[in-house]
Amino acid sequence: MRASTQARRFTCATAWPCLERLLALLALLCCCVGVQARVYTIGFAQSDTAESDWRKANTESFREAAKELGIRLVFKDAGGNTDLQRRQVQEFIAQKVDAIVLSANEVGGWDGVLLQAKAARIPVVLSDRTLVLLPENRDKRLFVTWIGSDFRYEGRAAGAWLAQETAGHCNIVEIQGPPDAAPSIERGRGFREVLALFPGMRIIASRPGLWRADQAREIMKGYLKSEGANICAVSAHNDNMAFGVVEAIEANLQPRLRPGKDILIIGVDGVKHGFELLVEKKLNALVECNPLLGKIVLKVVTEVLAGRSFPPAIYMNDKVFTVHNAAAALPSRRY
Ligand code: GYE
Repeated sequence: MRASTQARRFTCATAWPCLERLLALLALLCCCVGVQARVYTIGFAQSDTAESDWRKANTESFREAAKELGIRLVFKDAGGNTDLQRRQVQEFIAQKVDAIVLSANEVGGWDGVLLQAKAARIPVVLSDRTLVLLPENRDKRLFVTWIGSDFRYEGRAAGAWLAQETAGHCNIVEIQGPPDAAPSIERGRGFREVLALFPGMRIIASRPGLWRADQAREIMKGYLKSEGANICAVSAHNDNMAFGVVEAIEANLQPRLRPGKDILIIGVDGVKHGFELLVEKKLNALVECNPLLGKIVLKVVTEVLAGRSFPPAIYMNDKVFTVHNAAAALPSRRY
């Protein structure tokens, strides 16, 4: 997925201004000659809107952008079921939509469906979630481009923050996302790449919490019983699971421990409630992962349909927030 050289890393900062101008010019031209701009029908295959605050904001950003851009968005939600999601994409192909946006629930098993879309000449743009294609299909451009955050960077950023905060000595509990989802795979990988540099930092327990607070809370209750005060920090693969960890620690009677003080907690996403818990010092750090992809993805899709080409990856710019900069940022958080 990654572009061959850093220099070719294509970011929204470079794309945006020229896209804006080009579209404004096109719209103006159409108005002058009285031609109705073509209304595109775009199929959006979402993984599971109910899985997290992040996903809810992501789905909403597509609905809003489609309205703003005059796009007919055909929205299908797989509810976390990848087989269903593949069938939903096949329905888009049968429907002859103009283009497909895919936020894949899991990384694998997409070759067949994407080959069908290519045969039907329907361009596919990946939103947020990367895929792993079979080696023989990797050079076939089965998707036009992927737009999202660098999950491996997010894992590394979480590891680097924790290494600095603990001077490289920490027993860590990891609450992962679903094992076959791109963010879990890459965040876990990036996190371990940094830990490998610090012999004093080790993961003493790790389990998937499927993005949800309630599951993470139950998992953390178990680890508090088995590991208790031996736990130095928790790395949660998203904010909602970090919220469940806070609840479990606050509810734990023996030993009494304070979230954010006795046990450090790091999340990924940067949703509003995460900032509120940073301000309360119940969370210690959040690696941002911007869910507001609707507008850039749909604009890129309309440009693709207008014949423009794009590099294989377009990265969002994300930051790390801590108890030191959360209060200042909270008022401007849009999700
Ligand atoms: O971190 C999690 C969501 O794919 C980046 O999926 C997204 C992840 C996000 O449900 O909260």
